[in-house]
Amino acid sequence: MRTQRRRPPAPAARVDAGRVARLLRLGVLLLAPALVCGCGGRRSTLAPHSPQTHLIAMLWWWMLGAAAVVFLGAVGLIALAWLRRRVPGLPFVGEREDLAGGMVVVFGIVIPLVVLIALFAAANLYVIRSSAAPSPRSTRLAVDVIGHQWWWEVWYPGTSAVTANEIHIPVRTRVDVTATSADVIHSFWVPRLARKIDMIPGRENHVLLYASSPGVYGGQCSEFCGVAHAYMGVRVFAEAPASFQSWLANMAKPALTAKAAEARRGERLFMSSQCASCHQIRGTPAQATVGPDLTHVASRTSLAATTIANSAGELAAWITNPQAIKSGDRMPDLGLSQGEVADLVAYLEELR
Ligand code: HEC
Ligand SMILES: [Cu+2]
Repeated sequence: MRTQRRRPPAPAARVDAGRVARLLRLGVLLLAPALVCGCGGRRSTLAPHSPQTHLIAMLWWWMLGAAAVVFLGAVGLIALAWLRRRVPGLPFVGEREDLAGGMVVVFGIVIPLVVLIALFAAANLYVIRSSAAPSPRSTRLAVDVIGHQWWWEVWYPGTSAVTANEIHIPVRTRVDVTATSADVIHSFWVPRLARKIDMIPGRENHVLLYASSPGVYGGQCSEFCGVAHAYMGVRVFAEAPASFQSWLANMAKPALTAKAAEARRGERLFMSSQCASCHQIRGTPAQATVGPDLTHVASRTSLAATTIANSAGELAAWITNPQAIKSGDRMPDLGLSQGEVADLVAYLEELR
């Protein structure tokens, strides 16, 4: 017969208050940026500016609430189990099997079923339906957006306007966005205005874009699409219908001709160098479509899919070495002299 050796009781763990405090501080430190970056600011799903994103945010809060109740319930039951644990020598107070079985049924089957069915119904019957692709007849404006590695091409069907990365729409107007891709799968996402929509090569998807109030709404490609994916931002400008119309009328026009001597040199250089083999400037011999249309590049607020501001200095830095700004990007470093870059910047700055 085996003899069972009694283990000596484990020494009670001493709780080191200082260590706990340090761990807590570390936890807060690690969590704080996630909370601040993920849930606030210009790209937040929780700051909706359209009826459909409002519903999405509400659904999110309801899911958080339901999950919090379930989580706290589970933690409470664990605590209860621990308080009522079997302690040798003491009478066990939890010897009620009928009660235990009932709790398993209620907390393990009934509550999850009710919560999941309610959330499924709210999400599918209500939120997804009301944020779904619009029927073209219910919209007032159509915009075509084409994803590229790593920028957005933007067309306004029925006009000759073409632009990149900055989409203007009239405020309080239902806009039908047709989304597709020129290369890999991207995803068009402007969290405060619309739900996500995948951009798939050879396929056209639709999403309703609507802004309840004027403003600039940030967006981001949300489908990993290669090295510069994180630098594939987009901006939506929702403005009064009159200023939208004048913006669109300007976009539809061909480029202005260069005026200043420096800008004229820049224009000649642009047309005779590799720039013109990748970019289009409407009204000039530059007709290529590898990179963004630059016909009115000076009227944008940002460059390189919102990676940098559109200032003379940033533009010069971009033309000098795009790879230093957006590594892996499809625009090569062309080894231009400082003088050539200055001429090109003078030219592009005139393209309002
Ligand atoms: C091999 C093709 C190629 C060549 C050559 C090229 N570019 Fe580009 N360019 C691109 C691509 C692609 C982008 C988009 C970069 C991004 O945002 O990912 C771009 C972006 C730009 C932008 C920013 C536009 C915007 O709205 O974000 C400017 C300005 C620009 N190029 C100017 C030039 C100039 C000037 C030259 C000649 C010195 C040049 N490019 C040569 C492909 C090219
Ligand atoms: Cu992308």
